[in-house]
Amino acid sequence: MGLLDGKVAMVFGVANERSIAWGITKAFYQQGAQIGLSYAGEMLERRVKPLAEQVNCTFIEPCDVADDQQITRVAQRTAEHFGNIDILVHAIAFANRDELQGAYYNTSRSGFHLAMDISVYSFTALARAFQPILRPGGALLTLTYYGSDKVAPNYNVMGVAKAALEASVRYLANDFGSQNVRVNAISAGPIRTLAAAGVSGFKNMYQKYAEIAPLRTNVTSEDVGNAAIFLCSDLAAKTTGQVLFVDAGYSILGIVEEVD
Ligand code: NAD
Ligand code: 0WE
Repeated sequence: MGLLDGKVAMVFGVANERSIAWGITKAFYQQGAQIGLSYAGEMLERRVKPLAEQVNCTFIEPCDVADDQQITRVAQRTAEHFGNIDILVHAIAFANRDELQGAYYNTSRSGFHLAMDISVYSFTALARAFQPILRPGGALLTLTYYGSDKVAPNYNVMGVAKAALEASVRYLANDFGSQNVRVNAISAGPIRTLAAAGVSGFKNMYQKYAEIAPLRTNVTSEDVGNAAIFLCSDLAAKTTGQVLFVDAGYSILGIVEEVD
């Protein structure tokens, strides 16, 4: 007996086996959910297809969330394939690499727009496109990071974008409440994914994190998957508009102690 038996979940944002979206997908599958996957574009197809097979997923659709037509199309195709769905996971973010270093004030107008478009607006756009086919009792979920609230070196425009994403979660939760669809976010600690690879200073920050965090460990995509099961299952039936921290306790700290 699984916590997601009989539920259908559409997951956006699998790029490879390290993706947080993949950790969530595996967790959902283990709890009995039927899975649909959407990936950014043709370049990723070769990587995502074999992963889809591992979770008996036969519905995989490309969708560049920068393009309204592709969003409309993936929603139409989902309706044709599944009818209604219960869960939508948004695990997508993008900013220009050169704006994830140095001073925040150097963010360009176009770089600001790009980060907001791909990392924030896309969640709202997907929510609207899938609204007609979301079953009552359903859930929308997105991924955020503590840099939304506190300054994280180099996170820059992504921090501003995540603040807007978290505000979107609250507005969407209010919109969808009358449909009995819940909207939440998970704020994950740093995880070594494609989106974290090559980020300047990530490796050092990642190591320090495990020394400082109350639980003295890093977070994994499996940890995020487990929290996602809770938020998208009936166990969280009365929880909406929230940001749940899966961060080994890091965000409770004010002043960091000398570590032993
Ligand atoms: P990832 O690189 O595996 O996933 C990011 C995904 O965004 C990729 O699948 C990529 O294809 C997709 N994407 C980018 N532009 C897109 C577009 N135009 N259209 C469609 N898809 C697009 O990295 P990840 O770390 O798993 O990131 C997933 C989410 O988790 C992001 O929202 C990220 O901000 C968030 N997050 C990551 C961490 C971390 O440390 N890795 C921590 C907290 C939150
Ligand atoms: O949200 C993220 C990843 C965001 C991200 C990362 C990249 C790197 C490659 C968005 N766009 C891009 N574009 C690229 O070209 N995280 C929470 C992981 C992350 O990214 C950081 C971090 C952490 C943590 C960037 C700078 C500082 C810390």
